[in-house]
Amino acid sequence: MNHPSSASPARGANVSLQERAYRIRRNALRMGEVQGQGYIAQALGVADVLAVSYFHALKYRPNEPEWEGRDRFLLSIGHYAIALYSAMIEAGILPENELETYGGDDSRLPMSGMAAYTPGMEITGGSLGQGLGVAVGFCLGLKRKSNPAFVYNLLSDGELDEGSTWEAAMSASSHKLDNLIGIVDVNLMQADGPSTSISNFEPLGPKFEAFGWHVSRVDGNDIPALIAAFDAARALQAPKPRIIICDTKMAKGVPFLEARERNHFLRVEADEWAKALDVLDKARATAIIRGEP
Ligand SMILES: Cc1ncc(C[n+]2csc(CCOP(=O)(O)OP(=O)(O)O)c2C)c(N)n1
Ligand SMILES: [Mg+2]
Repeated sequence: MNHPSSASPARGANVSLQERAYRIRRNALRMGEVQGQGYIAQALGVADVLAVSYFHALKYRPNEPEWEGRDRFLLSIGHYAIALYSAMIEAGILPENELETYGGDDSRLPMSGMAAYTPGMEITGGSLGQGLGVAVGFCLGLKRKSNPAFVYNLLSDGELDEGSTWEAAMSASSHKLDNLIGIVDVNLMQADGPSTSISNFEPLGPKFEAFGWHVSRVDGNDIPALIAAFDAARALQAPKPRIIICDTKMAKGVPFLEARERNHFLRVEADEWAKALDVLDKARATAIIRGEP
């Protein structure tokens, strides 16, 4: 299938991806502060991946989230919703003033991602292991309609423990789904502790290769490397699904949070939110002074 070249829309076309990632992290911290705790470390860790997804790779119309020509971004890991809301606010799909409703009664931003509540949220995630199978269905449906859009599915390393993910992976290559781009956030953490202590998912790349996928593996906090991986995944002329394995650092960008060992569900003291925002702001100011993008 021929895919049209990517043309990411969103506001402020001249804003660098590094700046997008900074703003995504900032949104996540502001939402985290509303609840005082949450899946903050994941959001900070995956912010660069989301910046490249939403401001380089994906086609969408911020004011028309259900536009038929959009690339679909499926979040199977519902607890990462705070990360996706942060990106969608930056993209103009969600209004910034809803940020302070995060996790509240009647909010459109529940703590676990739900399609019925939130514009731009393609599926209801949360029960891990469902996303890749749903993505296969999306891909088959788009092909049947000759719709050239891509389907992206963001998975986590813990989600790979679910057998249904591997069933879907086999199905995707059986159906030669060249419109499917999986992204795995390998942050080496899960709810019960370090991922590899729970399930030995490595070597991950060769596993997907053996399942018939095109594989790339990058530092998921390296924006140029991510751009190259996303571009290659889209441009590949081969009848197979593609997976981008992203090695990320939990809580990336806020060293005192990076240092916390059990960071699956972070509790952050009231006075630490301002400190965390300050750390981000200072790092950004330093980068600007150095002339970094
Ligand atoms: C089928 C299923 N089993 C268990 C859970 C409970 N659960 C929620 S998040 C999570 C950890 C999953 O690993 P990962 O996403 O890698 O964790 P993180 O990187 O966010 O720390 C688990 C087991 C769930 N949501 N769904
Ligand atoms: Mg993890």
